[in-house]
Amino acid sequence: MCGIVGVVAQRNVTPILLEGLRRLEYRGYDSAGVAVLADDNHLQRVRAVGKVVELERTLEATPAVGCLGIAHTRWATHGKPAEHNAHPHVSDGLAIVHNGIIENHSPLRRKLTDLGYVFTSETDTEVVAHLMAWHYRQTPDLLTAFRNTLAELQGAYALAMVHEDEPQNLYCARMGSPLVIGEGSGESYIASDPLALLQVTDRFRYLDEGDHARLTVDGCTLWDRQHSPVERPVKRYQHAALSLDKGEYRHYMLKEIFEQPEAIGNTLSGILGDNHVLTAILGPDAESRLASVDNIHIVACGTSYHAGLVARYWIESQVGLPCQVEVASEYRYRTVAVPANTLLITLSQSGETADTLAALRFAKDQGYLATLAICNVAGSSLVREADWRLLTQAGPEIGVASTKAFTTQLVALLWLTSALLQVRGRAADQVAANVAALRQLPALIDQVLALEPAIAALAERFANKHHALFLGRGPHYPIAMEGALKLKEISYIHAEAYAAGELKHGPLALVDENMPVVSVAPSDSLLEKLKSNLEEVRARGGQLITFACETVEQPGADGDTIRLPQVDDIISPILYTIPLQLLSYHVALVKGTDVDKPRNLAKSVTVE
Ligand code: HGA
Repeated sequence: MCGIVGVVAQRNVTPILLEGLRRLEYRGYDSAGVAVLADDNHLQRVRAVGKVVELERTLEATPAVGCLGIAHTRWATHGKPAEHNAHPHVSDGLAIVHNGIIENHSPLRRKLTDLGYVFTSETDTEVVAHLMAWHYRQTPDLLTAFRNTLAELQGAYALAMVHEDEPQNLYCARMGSPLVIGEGSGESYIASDPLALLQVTDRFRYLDEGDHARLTVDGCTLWDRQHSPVERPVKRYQHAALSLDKGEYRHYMLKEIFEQPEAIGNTLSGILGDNHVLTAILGPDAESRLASVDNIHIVACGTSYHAGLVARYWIESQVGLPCQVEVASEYRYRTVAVPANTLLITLSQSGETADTLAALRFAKDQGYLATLAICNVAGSSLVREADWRLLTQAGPEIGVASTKAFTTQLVALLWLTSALLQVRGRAADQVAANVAALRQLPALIDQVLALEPAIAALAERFANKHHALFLGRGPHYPIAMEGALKLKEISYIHAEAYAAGELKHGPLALVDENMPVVSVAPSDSLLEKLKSNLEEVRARGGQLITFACETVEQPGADGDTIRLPQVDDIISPILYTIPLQLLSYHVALVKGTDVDKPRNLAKSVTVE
């Protein structure tokens, strides 16, 4: 999604801005731009459609040099990807960049047009630029004009603004979209994600909703939504053990698939005892409050939603608690019945997913016993706003298609299942078995990763295919859903997942020799049922590709079956995720798509 970077310094800020934009590239965007205040106090704005490298080329022809500047990568929500829609937007000597959506942009546009402002873009953002200019005409105090502008905006924003009249000041504000302030020596920064600034600082202040700030080379002054001065603590960014570069790998996605043993090992370290789980990591009162949980609601989007669906099987079968799982974009807009003593769990890799964050905020007034965020980013909004947090230690995930974030979420959810059992003083054997199974995961995943060449060979079969079916049963049904999502995301092949028992209720009509049918067939209590479902596919000429356990006779014809190690049923969904990730990766290679930055998609979905 969109990225923001801003710098005020005593040197040329353009290289810092560009490096910041490059570090945000992984999030997906369609155009980029900078505005820099030159020594003669004139704003220079340069924008380009496409990658940051296009902006750099444009800047070579039209250099922008100065000590104050803002920059942006845009993922269009209002107005097509085009240079005239790229940020920054300007008006009367000011420039702004914006992440989010201004929901009342239409009435504001009408009002500003009536006032004589001429719009040059179709974006919602340009109204903010003209509104700001208009308020500055009414009150020649930039901070007051900035506040008066913010007061008129509805929707979500992270905003940065510079003005020719104040060449030493960088203004910013946040409501519903993430923004951090970076502390430097003799310079100050803002960014929508601390990753953008790690080349210049590791010290950050995280803004709260409604906060706004003025930055100078000496630091920042911060105010809350009531305009009262506030302090937000400076936190050191915890550098993840797993590095940010691609290393020997051709794509981030492949690197991240192969990092899963380490990411899971890191996530488990510090949360497991010998044969029990360490519930104290949730906080001092967590044990007694967890013991009083009678219901669970899990709310998430996309891949994280699939992790929640797997957890429902674990929680209901092992703990016996009713568990409901819902996509955040639906949950947040409906009337939710919350039984007494319900725990709300939100899941998000970035902790900034707009719908999930809004769902957490909505839940605050719904009478939940407690809220828990399972998240990969320590300082994120979700983590800061939930009662409890359980951090996955996947390290930065750069590939847009989530891999290691998903399996580490599953690990966290199995930990939570075990914690819920343990605090009830029940099934110590089951908790010990879960802990032992979790500990085996890194080595088991290494074994599955070694199957990559065989999986790559299967990928060729998808070269001319336009559709695929994924089948699973029980907790492997959500794994089939995740497999289908991965294939869609990065190879653009239409894929659907079905609980295999549903085949004959409709989707079987689609099956013929042009339909690859990928099935997740571990050796569990539903295997015989699944075999019958696969026979139905075979009888209709469907091309079966089966991921099955090494110890049992399997339904796929020879060569169509990839064998995985026999494991404890409870961790089987985690293990069977890996070959599906590898399959979609290799299909994308065959198709020649942009694996790490698939078209139309963005990492960290910070708009609704
Ligand atoms: N609404 C603005 C910014 C979009 C955005 O934040 N995307 O992540 C636009 O369309 O330009």
